[in-house]
Amino acid sequence: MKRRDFLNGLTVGAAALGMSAALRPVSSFALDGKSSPAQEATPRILSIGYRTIDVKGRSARVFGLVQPDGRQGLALDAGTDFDVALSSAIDEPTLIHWHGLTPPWDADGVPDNPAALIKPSETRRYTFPVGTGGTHWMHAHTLQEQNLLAAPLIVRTAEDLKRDEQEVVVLLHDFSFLSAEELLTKLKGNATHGAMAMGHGAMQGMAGMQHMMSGNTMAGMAMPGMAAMDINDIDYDAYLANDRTLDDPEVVTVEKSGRVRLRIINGATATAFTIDTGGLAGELVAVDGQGVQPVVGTAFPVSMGQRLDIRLSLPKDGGAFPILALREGAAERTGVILASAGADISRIAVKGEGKGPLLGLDLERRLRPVGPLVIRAADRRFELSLTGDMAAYTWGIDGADGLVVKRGERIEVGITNMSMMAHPMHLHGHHFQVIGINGTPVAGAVRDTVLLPPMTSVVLAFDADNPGRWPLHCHHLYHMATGMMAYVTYDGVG
Ligand SMILES: [Cu+2]
Repeated sequence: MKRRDFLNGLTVGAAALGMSAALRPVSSFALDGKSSPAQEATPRILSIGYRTIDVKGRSARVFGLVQPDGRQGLALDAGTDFDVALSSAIDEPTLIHWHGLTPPWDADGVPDNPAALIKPSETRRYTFPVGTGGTHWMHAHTLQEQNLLAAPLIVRTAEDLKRDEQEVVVLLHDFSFLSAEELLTKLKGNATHGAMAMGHGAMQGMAGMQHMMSGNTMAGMAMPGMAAMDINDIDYDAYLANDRTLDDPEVVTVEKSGRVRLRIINGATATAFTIDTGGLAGELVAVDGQGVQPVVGTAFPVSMGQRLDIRLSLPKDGGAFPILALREGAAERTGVILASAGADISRIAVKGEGKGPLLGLDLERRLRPVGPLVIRAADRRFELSLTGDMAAYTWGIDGADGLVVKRGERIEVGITNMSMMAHPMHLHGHHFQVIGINGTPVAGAVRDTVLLPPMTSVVLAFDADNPGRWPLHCHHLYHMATGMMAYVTYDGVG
């Protein structure tokens, strides 16, 4: 098939499906601005390519999502159009998901749901409203995410731009010299990886459940007849903050007495972190790009897919201030250093003395949104349970059949994690509010990814206002790839 035919085919296909005009295939020609009136506006150019980064003294070829000036990712203004020409310069098909935005379904970026993969050398244009401000990100919804096909997607409000505040974006990642395919093969091959000699299926008995419900964290425990909860599936070669390890961290120059807004993105595929602001008290002001009533602290959990906006005030004498990301349940850490001019910067070991905290729901329970959903009775409620079989390394979502909604409805989804691993659950295309945690109603945060530690439950509420067939999945890449994926389908779609 000739290229033009392919493009026409895609256009016809889109029209036949009743899809929006958000996703317009264009040739590279059209990018010169000499095309149809609909394409008069100049899109931002974003290229998917290869980069070489240095990890622990070895060079590694990874993916990148770069603007023509070499910057990774995008920074956009709230209330404008997301107008991006995405070009692929890699030699394999791919597609990018705009995590945190609420585009029309055909622009969402999950392969064949409904848009096809972008072929090598193809350019595809996306136009839809950016929406409100927030710290978001973009990533391949494929195993390519492991190899750093991920970048920040920052949406700034007019207030953000007016504020006397330095923005510091930190993209966290977990890095392996092995490919994602090799990592997955190892996971599936290691039926009894780690200290465990029994599958998750065997752990789902009532004894384990009651034990968990009694509040015991189970960390590292091995009770007779049941196994301990499992924290990390993969021991990575390195943990990165903006592509770098603590051996050679990014040092961000800050001003004495200055104010900083950290925009932390956990782009790791299978690693949760706790952000440790050290000697500076942080003020958490947004989660997943959605404002929350400020929460002051120095330790803030962030699971895969989640984002944190943390404000800091630097002391008048300045100094060097490491902002660390502590790997959950392990000694490794990564991070960046904020330093005023001339400050002494001491080297920080990649391994800390203690293990990073286990992520729970204590902070989640305290979050109060700046913009909650309108209070309204649910039109539909679904109950899902998250299941896993570590022996076979398969994961699932029970109750996912029949997740059908109608436009205009208020939807509630109760999710219970019946497995012994934590799962950050992400819904595409919508922002939901957390309205229940472990059986207790809360007026919780509005966000797009919520963590379910083992044997916990949450209730999410959202308004069905964006027709499509929307993934609801675990943001642990290997859990998603082995079955922890469901779809919320609008009646009459798909
Ligand atoms: Cu998971």
